[in-house]
Amino acid sequence: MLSKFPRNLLLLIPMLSQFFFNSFNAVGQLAIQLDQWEYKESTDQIWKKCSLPQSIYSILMNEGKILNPYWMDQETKLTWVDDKSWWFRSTFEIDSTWFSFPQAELVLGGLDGYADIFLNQVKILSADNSFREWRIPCKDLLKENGNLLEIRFSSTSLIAETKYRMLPHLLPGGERVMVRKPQFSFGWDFAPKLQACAIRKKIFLEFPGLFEVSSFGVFTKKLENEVATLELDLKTKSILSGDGKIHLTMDKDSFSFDFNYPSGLHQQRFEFDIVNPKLWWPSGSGEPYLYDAKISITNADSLVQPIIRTVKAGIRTIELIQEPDDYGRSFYFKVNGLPIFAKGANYIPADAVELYHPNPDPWIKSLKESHFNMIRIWGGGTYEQDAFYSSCDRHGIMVWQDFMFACAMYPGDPEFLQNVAAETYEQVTRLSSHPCIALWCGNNENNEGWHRWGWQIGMSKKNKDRIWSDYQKLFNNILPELVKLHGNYHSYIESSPLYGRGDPKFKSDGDAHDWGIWHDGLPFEDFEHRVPRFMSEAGFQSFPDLSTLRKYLPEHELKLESEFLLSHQKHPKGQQTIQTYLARDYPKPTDLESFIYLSQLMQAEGMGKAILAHRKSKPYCMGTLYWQLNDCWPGISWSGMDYFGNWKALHHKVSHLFQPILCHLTIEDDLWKIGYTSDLIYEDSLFIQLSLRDFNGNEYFNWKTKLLAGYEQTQTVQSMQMADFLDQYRSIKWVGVLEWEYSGKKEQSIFFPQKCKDLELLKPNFNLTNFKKTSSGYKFLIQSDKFAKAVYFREQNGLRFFPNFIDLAPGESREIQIQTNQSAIGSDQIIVKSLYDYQNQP
Ligand code: BMA
Repeated sequence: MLSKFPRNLLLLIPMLSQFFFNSFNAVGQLAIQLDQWEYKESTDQIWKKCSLPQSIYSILMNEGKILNPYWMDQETKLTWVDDKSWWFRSTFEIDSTWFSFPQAELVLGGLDGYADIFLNQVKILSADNSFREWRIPCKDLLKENGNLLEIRFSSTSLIAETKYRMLPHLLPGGERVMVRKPQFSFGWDFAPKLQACAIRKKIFLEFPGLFEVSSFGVFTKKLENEVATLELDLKTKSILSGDGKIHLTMDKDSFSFDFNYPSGLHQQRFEFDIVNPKLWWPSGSGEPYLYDAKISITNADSLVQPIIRTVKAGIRTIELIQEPDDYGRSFYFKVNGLPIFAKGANYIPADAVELYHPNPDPWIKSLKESHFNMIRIWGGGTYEQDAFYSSCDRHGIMVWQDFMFACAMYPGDPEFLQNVAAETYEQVTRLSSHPCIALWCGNNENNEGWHRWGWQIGMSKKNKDRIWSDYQKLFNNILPELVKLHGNYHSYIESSPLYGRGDPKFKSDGDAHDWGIWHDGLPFEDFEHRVPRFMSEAGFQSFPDLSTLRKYLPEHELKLESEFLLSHQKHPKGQQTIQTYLARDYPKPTDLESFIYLSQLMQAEGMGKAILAHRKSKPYCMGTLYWQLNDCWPGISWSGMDYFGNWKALHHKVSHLFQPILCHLTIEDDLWKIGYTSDLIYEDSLFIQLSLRDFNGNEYFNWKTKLLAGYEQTQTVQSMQMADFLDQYRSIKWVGVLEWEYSGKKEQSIFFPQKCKDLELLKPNFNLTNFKKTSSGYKFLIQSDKFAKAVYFREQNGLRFFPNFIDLAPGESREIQIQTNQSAIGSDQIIVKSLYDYQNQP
């Protein structure tokens, strides 16, 4: 059937590829990358050179036209950037040989904004969705010389406003819901408002043959009795119908399939088995094994050379188990048949201007080292770039992927739904070959908002019914249907959380966002009796490191009263909330530096209570994802790492609390219970010791034991009546030290009996010794002569310390790693502080 195809032209392909520097796209199709670009404001006469991909803010900043949007309160002075229309153009030539190809397509992805696209003066597209990619057939419009591609963006706010005005009714969330752009760019309680346009991906001209593979993945249908039933999912695009042969290899196993395809787009799945497969496991539960999967498609009639594509494929099943049980409704992930406790955090875009993390791999590896096994990509941001998911595959980090809808109700007209369906098809197809994808979630808090945030007040019944029915169409019909058709047997939930904190069921049914602490002002201790089945969000704010603020504020503004500093706090009651909580339990900060230290310590200790309570309650509770992992600018927020990736005290605490075996002491009046929670998938020998000492280190009580810790469980090891002991030593202010050892690792948690503001700490003297060079910097030992709380090594001159914010027992030696490029480090360069210093400030 394909014999009409000009074979001699295909023979040219390998030859052509030698002549064109950019001749292949990411999947190996022949392509030319367009990389000569100019830009201008629409009414300007002069075009200026720019490089892409990047956002208009970065371009203007590089040109010296604007200051960095994060500097002082620059963001507020940059609304004009979005009020204007920005035009981009590229002129390019095409060698005549390309015209022998049957087709040419312009591939436009990452157009963040609303733009009209013209090729040689002909309008070929109105792009209206930042999350989509367009392929526009354009062979007839191309010429050898002087091709002109123009991308003309309109003002996002103007588009949003105009579209919103045309709605028959108002929608909660306001104008931003009308535009398919990362929703947080319209301003969020952790983010600046920077919504102007960007081109986020390279733009290509592609030259497909008569037959192309548009995507392929290897999906896991089931795992049973050491046999994996897998499916090769193949999407093809062909001008004519035909048949061919697929040869698939998975490492050393190989499989063949005959297939036929109609003209146009086509999806087919081919089932095959692998006996005794090597499985992909989340970090902490096993190796995230990845097969090298390779397909080679041959067709005697049409293909002179086989089409070869490769992916890394993981064999695993991940199911979300939501079943009624004695308490309510479960919410846990079963991976390869094994229930897994999810440990991680919520991810937001890495940058408010450029969105994506510039170098995700080492960063995701560091999450694995913090004992993470899951992140949630939150629905108010963006779908991440491919490299991000590949790193998650490699490091065993499961991804809970929200669709990009957050805290609002969205339109339901056919045009909007069609646009969203196309976006969903593309994203589900793109991401399904990544074994890390664990769950698709329709939206962030839309259901919760609709039912409990007063959005319905004042609405007519007709409008309410209409908005709710539009919600149903999108989140209970279109999205799950597409996940079912194109996903890798993924679970789907309509919204997160299942119940908000206003409904008592939030503790017993499904996943929870518990904002009782922070938004409602409840004390941190309440986390201990507000344990849900799965905590998908809970958080508390703190200030970022001083070195981070210093990059965006002049020295004289580095003070607490600075309005410029506070313009980096986006939550309307944020500063007041931090202060109210600090006043309850912590010494009064006297300056910015002490505020940073104390706010970080409070965030770490408060959230530490939550995480400990969640892990102790396994298997009732089966996951905890703190809000929020990272920052998109140098702001004051709930993040565990600041904009530059500096770990706050919280993330140090979390990586301690997430370790595979966590021992705990629960005090119920005079009854003390010592226990452990293990996430290991095997039994391990465990040594536990509890000692009670005074602030100088004199020991009054000691209990220890050795045991075999059961896998995947929480156990109380010892219950002790302590009334007599406490009575006998009533005059002593004791400190509890819980130590444990397993798999060659020594861990400890130190318990101070009073609130930080009341602790009568003694002045610690530190001794820093044994400086040694390591592959990533240095390491040294620290000792203290007294109990020292929250010992902090100040991050300065690029030095980063792991761990930091540690508690030290007298006489104990702790090894600290320094990450740095500096060639020589001495103890004189290290500034050490502890809570004692902040209690005794002038
Ligand atoms: C959560 C998130 C965000 C918000 C955060 C803090 O519910 O989903 O919308 O930034 O609360 O308020």
